[in-house]
Amino acid sequence: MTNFVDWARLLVEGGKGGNGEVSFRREKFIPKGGPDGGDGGKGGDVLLQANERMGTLLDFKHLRVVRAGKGGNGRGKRMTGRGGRDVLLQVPLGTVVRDAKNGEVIADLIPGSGQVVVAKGGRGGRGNVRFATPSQRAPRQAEKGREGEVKEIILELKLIADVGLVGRPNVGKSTLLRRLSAARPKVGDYPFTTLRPHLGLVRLEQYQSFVMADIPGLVEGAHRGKGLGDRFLRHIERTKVLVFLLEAQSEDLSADLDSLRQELRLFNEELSHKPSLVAVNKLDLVGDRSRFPPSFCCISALTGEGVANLLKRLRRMLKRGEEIEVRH
Ligand SMILES: Nc1nc2c(ncn2[C@@H]2O[C@H](COP(=O)(O)OP(=O)(O)OP(=O)(O)O)[C@@H](O)[C@H]2O)c(=O)[nH]1
Ligand SMILES: [Mg+2]
Repeated sequence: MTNFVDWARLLVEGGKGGNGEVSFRREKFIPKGGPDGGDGGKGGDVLLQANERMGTLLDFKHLRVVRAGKGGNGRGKRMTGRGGRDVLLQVPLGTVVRDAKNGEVIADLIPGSGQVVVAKGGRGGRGNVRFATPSQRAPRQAEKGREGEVKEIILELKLIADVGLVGRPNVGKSTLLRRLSAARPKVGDYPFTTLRPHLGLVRLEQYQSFVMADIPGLVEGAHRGKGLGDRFLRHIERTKVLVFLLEAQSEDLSADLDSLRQELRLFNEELSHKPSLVAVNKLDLVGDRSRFPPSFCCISALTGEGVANLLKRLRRMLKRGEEIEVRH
């Protein structure tokens, strides 16, 4: 099958803070030295960082608990305890982190988000030095370290791409991605060849490129779990433009398009409002080309016919998107 994992649940625990120390100075000639117990060290944090070379959450499939290190206890001579060891976990770029308790988003690891603390270590306890007052010069009091934060989190991968390919199984989505990029998703003459999303970098001109996502085929009823279901649709939620890919031999193109749009709407209303264009593939298989509406982009992913035109239109749409972003 596939080793693509885009969902994981994990318990993260910040380290406990070290205890504060109760200690008194002991020097020759000073029989009764003052307090000198140091503070406990801070417990370690659990942090996450996006790694663009990772494409799946597979590493987290069997990982249940991640614990950061305990802080060291304070010691005499005002020595502060060691800080607990941090644990830095690498996750794929585009991972959304939620609190399992309430579903709240803790972090979204997009480019530039750096390291994010998901479970803070506990503070170290104060040593007895800190409790000395003019009236209490020899305090026998110190604090215990605080517990670290404990949280159950959900990691959900939402790939980052500019353009998403949407279509029924076997219409040629993967063939198109292979033609346009160096990505190598499997192509086969049967439905559900693609079992996981694939990303490809599409080069336009020098210094211009965009990322295209190919996802498994969508069938009517996908929102009810039919076929591979609609769970892969979340990987095109972040895209700027969608390409609805249809098949030229189809009897009813507009019904095909409606059913794709309907599945998108049922998954996420917002997705159905995204800028999109319609491409009709396998043009090489039909004789009469006059029946296709002029707004549809007619292509053959196999022979390459019409593909340059599709790219031109995509480029224009992506540029327009940028202008809108600047204006906001
Ligand atoms: N004649 C012709 N065949 C094509 C064209 N594009 C794709 N095919 C064929 O159609 C079949 C399906 O292609 P895929 O690229 O695997 O289709 P897909 O949409 O990715 O399918 P799923 O991954 O199952 O959703 C393969 O046999 C391809 O060779 C085309 O433009 N013309
Ligand atoms: Mg495919």
